Amino acid sequence: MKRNRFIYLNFTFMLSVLLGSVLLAGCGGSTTSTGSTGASVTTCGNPPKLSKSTGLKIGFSQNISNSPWRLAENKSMEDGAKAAGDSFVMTDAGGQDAKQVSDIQSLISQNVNALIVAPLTQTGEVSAILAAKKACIPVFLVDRDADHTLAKPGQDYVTFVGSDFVKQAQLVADSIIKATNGQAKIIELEGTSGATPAILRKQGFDNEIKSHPGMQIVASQDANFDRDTARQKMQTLLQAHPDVNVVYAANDEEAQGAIAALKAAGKVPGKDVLIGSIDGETAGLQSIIAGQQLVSVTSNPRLGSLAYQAIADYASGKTVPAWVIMQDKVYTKDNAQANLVNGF
Ligand code: GZL
Repeated sequence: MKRNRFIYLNFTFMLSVLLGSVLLAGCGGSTTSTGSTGASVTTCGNPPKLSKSTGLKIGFSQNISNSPWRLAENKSMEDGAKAAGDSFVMTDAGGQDAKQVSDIQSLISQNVNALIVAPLTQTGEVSAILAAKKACIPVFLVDRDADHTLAKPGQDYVTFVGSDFVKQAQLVADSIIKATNGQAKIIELEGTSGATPAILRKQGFDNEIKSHPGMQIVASQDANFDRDTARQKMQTLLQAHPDVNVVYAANDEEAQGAIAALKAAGKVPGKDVLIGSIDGETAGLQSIIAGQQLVSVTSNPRLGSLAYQAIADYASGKTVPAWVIMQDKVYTKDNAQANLVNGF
């Protein structure tokens, strides 16, 4: 009896090992080893190859949909899928890293062929990006990048499709330096902490200002790329710095909040205080036309065509660069009216 029992247990054990390896290999996600950077290396490519090139099921993970910029991005991603003949499923994380991680896991379990991810922050979504790689689903980051010490383009995900955030902020700084002859007291309203555009725009603006001794940043606070947060922060900062004559906002939504706070404090935006920001949204263009805002450097949210071109190139075996750069423009009183048609 004992001998038979042993043979039975042995058989069951072997069957479970076989079943487990088949399941793992089935998704192609079997990890063979850890590469030099510590990133997992899979048998389906690093990054994973696309299993087909047409009729893809695209999963788009959006971090939040609370502004004209976000809504324009969402439409661009959906339109791009339609133009490519792909099916499209989208999730929205409501501004929470943990929710976006579970959203991406859900898209992985729906067996999408490719994932487009707009990560809320540079680190918050890395675990899910690496999980998609393990599941043999190629990831294309749009709009915001990941921390390259944690996940590498061309290895853990295919590419980052987005603007040059450092350059955007440098261009705003240059406009402000010119308009103030290099003499200004500046309030800086930063973007969502931990997000690539917030980190790099601060770097670009602050470094450009540093090279002009007459330009002083008197206060800098995170306003989360949000209009009402910026309005509240600006109200408080104005009490502490009544002599401010420039506001640099990390996006046009924040600039709109700052304009509301300035008006509530009896100041004339564009006259008492110059305002520079980024995005090129319709409200920013209208403020420039009304003489209330000096400049808006675009951060084009219509990333769909570049993203789907990268997917098509990747599927056809072409080399996709680690960064697909969205080219941006500078809106001022000279071209704002003509560019209202490009607003959002
Ligand atoms: C930029 C994008 C930024 C926009 C903001 O790619 O991540 O986030 O500039 C948005 O308007 O909130």
